[in-house]
Amino acid sequence: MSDRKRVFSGIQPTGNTHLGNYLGAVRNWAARQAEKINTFCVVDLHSLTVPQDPEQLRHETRSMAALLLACGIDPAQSTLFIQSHVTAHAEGCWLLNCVTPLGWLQRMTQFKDKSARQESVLTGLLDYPVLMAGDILFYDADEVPVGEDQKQHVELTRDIAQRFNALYEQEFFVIPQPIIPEVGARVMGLDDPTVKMSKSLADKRGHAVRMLDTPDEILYSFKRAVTDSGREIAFSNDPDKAGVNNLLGIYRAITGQSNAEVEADFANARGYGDLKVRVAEVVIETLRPIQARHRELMDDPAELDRILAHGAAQARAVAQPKVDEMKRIMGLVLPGAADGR
Ligand code: ATP
Ligand code: LTN
Repeated sequence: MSDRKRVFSGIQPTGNTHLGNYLGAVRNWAARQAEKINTFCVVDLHSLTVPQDPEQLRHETRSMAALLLACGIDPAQSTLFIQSHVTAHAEGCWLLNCVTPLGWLQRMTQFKDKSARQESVLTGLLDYPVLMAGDILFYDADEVPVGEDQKQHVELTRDIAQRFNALYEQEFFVIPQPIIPEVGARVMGLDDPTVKMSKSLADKRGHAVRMLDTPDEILYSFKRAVTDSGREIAFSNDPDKAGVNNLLGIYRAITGQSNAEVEADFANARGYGDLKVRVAEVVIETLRPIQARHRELMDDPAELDRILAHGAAQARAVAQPKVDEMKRIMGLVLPGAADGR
């Protein structure tokens, strides 16, 4: 048997995918593909936890799949699929709901933040982490590469898995680990370096670098980035320097340099204006080939469909037997099993 670790991660198709999603998550998925057994998912069911326009959701789901491919997810090395194509996710989520205490979900910070911002909160928003737990557990994933903000959800997944294993007295679910990158785990908003760069805020001009932004838009956002009244270009823990820190952090994550190398690169910079333009330039050059490949894939819908159908078949072959086995363990009668087992 292979001792390669199993990796699962997901990304919501809706909203504007941004540099934080890329540096905190997708880039790392692509980089480690060869060492792992990988499954990556466009989690369209998760997007339904807040109201969506149906046509837009359909378009964004395909566009996200194309973007993951453009960022280097290779269907020959990884399973890539759309969550709703594998019905085991919704089915298994119900089963997990029936072992998850309500209080665990009410404590989730993301639920508290998102529900506070909405007038009418859907049941699905509360249940979101259980659907996510299923995504991970139905593939026996050992590792879940995500940005910092998702750590609590992966910890909840561990709690749900342990509870199921304890209730049914067997090591049925693998207990997964969150894998948080050392750099890029928390890219902050350019307009406000005290909040994380976020899809939900990415419509606001100057907040995020969106993956499909034009070079002019990217330059505009960086030029307007909030900094401070000083001049020193160095990493710092001073809250007043959060803006400069964020710009340097982006540059470090993209170039792969150490803090000292990054600071040396800017030793002769003429103030923050120079810093902003040079960070914008490395971002523009990184995104250029990704955007070109994304365009090609969107122009060839048949090829995209073929890749996604293949991915869904691979995913189904893993997740459906796992969910069927869960049903049996929980006491449901499997169709065609005369003795109920
Ligand atoms: P929202 O904040 O609107 O809920 P999001 O920007 O977090 O959405 P997701 O689809 O939820 O987008 O996240 C996809 C992946 O990107 C996750 O692994 C998440 O941890 C990571 N991620 C999101 N924002 C950032 C960020 N600012 N810095 C680093 N990683 C991030
Ligand atoms: N909740 C995650 C997306 C997500 C996910 C997953 C991540 C859904 N299912 C399984 C890792 C593993 C988010 O909003 N970023």
